[in-house]
Amino acid sequence: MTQSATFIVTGMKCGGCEKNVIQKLTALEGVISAVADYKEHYVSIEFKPEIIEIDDLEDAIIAAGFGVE
Ligand SMILES: [Cu+2]
Repeated sequence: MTQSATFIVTGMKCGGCEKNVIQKLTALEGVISAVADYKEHYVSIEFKPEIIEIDDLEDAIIAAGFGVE
């Protein structure tokens, strides 16, 4: 079973920021895919909720240096 979550993310200023956050998220066990759009200020993640929780995803975005609203 997979679930998706979309976060409003602040602090992404370019394609490099998008790549950085996608790389950090997809490195986590349980994350299937991640999409980021700095212009629209969002990150969408597809994940397996039995392996990783939404709070962990949010923590990873913050650890990458961005903000979650
Ligand atoms: Cu950037």
